[in-house]
Amino acid sequence: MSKTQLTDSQINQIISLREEGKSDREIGEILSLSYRVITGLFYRLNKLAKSPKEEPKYSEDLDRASEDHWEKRYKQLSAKYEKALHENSVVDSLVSEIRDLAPVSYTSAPSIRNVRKSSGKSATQSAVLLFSDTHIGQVITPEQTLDFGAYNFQIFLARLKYLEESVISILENHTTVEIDELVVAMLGDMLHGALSHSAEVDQHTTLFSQYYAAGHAIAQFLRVLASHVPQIRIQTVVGNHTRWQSQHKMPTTNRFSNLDMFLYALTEALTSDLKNVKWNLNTQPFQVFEVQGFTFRAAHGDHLRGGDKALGIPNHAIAREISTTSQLFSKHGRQSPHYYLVGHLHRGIQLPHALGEVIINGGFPGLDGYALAGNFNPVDPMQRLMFVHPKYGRTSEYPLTLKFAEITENPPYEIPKTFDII
Ligand SMILES: [Mn+2]
Repeated sequence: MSKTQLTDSQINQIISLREEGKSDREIGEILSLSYRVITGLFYRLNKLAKSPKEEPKYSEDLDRASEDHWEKRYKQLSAKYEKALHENSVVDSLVSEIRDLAPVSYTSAPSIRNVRKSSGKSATQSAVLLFSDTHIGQVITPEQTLDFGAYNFQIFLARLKYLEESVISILENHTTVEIDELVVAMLGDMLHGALSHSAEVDQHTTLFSQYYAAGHAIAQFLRVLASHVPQIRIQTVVGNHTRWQSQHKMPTTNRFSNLDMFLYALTEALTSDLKNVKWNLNTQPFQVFEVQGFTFRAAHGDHLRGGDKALGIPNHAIAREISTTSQLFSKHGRQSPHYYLVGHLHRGIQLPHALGEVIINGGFPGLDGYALAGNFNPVDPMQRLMFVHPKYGRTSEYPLTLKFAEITENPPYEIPKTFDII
């Protein structure tokens, strides 16, 4: 059987088809050649490609030195080279096109200069303190909270002093802008009241003692703050814990007639000699007021119910509130609230909306039996201070964690001893 002589283009075709994964038989069929020719070609090529381990024989050297061998080898490599060249030229042209589209170069960033002079005349801002859920009169014992919780009147006093010192420290040591007023949003549940979450009454302190001690403590707290700021404006709403014991649910009319309101009136009287403290007691269920031209709406927050309570956030109720409030205000041509201030939930939450934020305050007591039983995530006691700029709205914001407050031997405020409180 004489050997079939393959042309250069046949060899190239055979190699290409093999690279595509075709078998000898398939290649033979495509090129109308016997598969034996294909097998034979690859046998020879493989034999040539393998480097011999033994010293080559003279006859093999002679064979390799023949023009025939080098010609085949050249064709083989040439075909591979052409293929690689084609693939690379496509990549090259794509890369050069991308280069053309990219900017020629970026200049390096200039070194940071003073963005704003700290000494210049900048707009004055207002400070807003969210002050709520002090639950004066509540007693939480480690024995009933897996050793995690503790709260009583002495702890309240220590935390109130800590809050007072934190506010003053921030106003005087951390603030370079002028603060023209401090707005104190008292969001309710200042007293623990007489509500009971248990079947048996767990009230430790009479309502009168709660009211009396709270009035004296908070009045002193405000008096100290008043000596550090040009003006204090107080906006109030009442809590749900402080409703009358006859009220199974929070009333939707006369909501203001509540123990918290009695406390506010007492504290107003105890600070009435201070000309720079202004109270705004009224009968509205929510308070709408302005700070630096922004509209605030303060509520206790017990009306935000329902939802899955994931992370303790009543998302559904908050979304409904923003929707209906915006509709109501815009329908009457009034500015819809930019900032919704809420207490009640005892956890700091900030949620953005189209005009501003929903800002939810923390509480004073920390973990209690109610939070433990309800699987509320155990956040630290906290109250919130923030600043409001006439153009930018809410700027800086400080969640003031109260757990670092230490109980001192002498109470930080003077409370008349006549009516005992734990
Ligand atoms: Mn509440």
